[in-house]
Amino acid sequence: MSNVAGSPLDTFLAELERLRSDAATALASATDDDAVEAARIEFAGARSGRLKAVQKALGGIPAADKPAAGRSFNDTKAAVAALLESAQSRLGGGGGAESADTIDVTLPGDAIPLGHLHPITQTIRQVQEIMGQLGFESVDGPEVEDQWHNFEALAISPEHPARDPLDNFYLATARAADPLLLRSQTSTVQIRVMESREPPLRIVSLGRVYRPDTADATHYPMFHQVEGLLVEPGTTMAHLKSVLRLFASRFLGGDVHVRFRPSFFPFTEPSVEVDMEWGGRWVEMGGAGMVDPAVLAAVGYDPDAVTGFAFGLGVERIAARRYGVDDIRDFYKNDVRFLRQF
Ligand code: FA5
Repeated sequence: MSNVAGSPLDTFLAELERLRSDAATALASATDDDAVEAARIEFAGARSGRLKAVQKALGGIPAADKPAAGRSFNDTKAAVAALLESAQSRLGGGGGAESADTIDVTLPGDAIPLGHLHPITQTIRQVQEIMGQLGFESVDGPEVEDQWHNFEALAISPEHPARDPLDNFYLATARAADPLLLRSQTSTVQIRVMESREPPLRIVSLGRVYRPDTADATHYPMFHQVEGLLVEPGTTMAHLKSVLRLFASRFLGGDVHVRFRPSFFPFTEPSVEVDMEWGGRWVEMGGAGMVDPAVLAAVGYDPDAVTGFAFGLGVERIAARRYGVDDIRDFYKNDVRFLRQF
């Protein structure tokens, strides 16, 4: 005898009540964000959620009962939203706008990749530090030079092969009669320092130099040199060798042997090639010698009162020796897999 189906309004209200109770049960037993999300889709899903289905059934409610049905529907919808919200905040987790500002401070942060100094820059700084410990002040000179500092003051006469414009990087400037050029050696800085200061001097200068050399394993058209200059009364070749040996031992580590071979540079007399032996191999590192008295006189010093030594080493060469690099071109390929090793 019971009226199981009841009126459309009764059926509608019964379905709302079931939905509210099912939602309460599902959310009370939800133990993680996934379960809450699954309940949200089942009950409040925009397309096929149960609330949506009940809302569609509103159309079948007689007009007189519609306001009551609508109010109940809205109450149920609000109740389901409240249940979802309290389940989300109980679990303290993600999903929902409320939890977006929850930050887990125990998670590791995102690593920010940091670069590091190029191996040649590292080498330059190490050389400056070691030479600084030996009392040599670090000074800079211009890379664009005039011919006086690059050649003439260094006793490289106009007919000297190194003066041939084809052999050097000249700049097209207004100074057609005396064009500027990219310096081909850091010995220019010796002259600039001696012109502006009085002895005693102990300086070291590191920087880029340019030559029209074909790139190979030991040559590059742009490379770096370290120039050393010491001018003091009583300076001898023995001091030169001691400084180079001390430098090389600190730079390479261990006991490094230094060998001089007779050579020629227009601005030193006598002149030598400097070889260093490390790990059983002799390698040429640069040139050196006693500053020629003619050079001392050209900068206004009295060659009878002071003597000095100078040396110039290739930075890429000493860096390659230290790091075991077989080809100095690798320093300039910008291959980060290579550069990351330093
Ligand atoms: C000179 O440049 C002299 N100014 C050195 C000097 C200074 C002598 C002070 C006396 C007194 P040299 O041309 O040999 O010398 O070059 C010196 C070093 O620079 C070489 O031994 C080598 O280590 C390096 N070097 C020369 N050319 C290149 C190149 N194209 N690429 C890389 N390194 C080079």
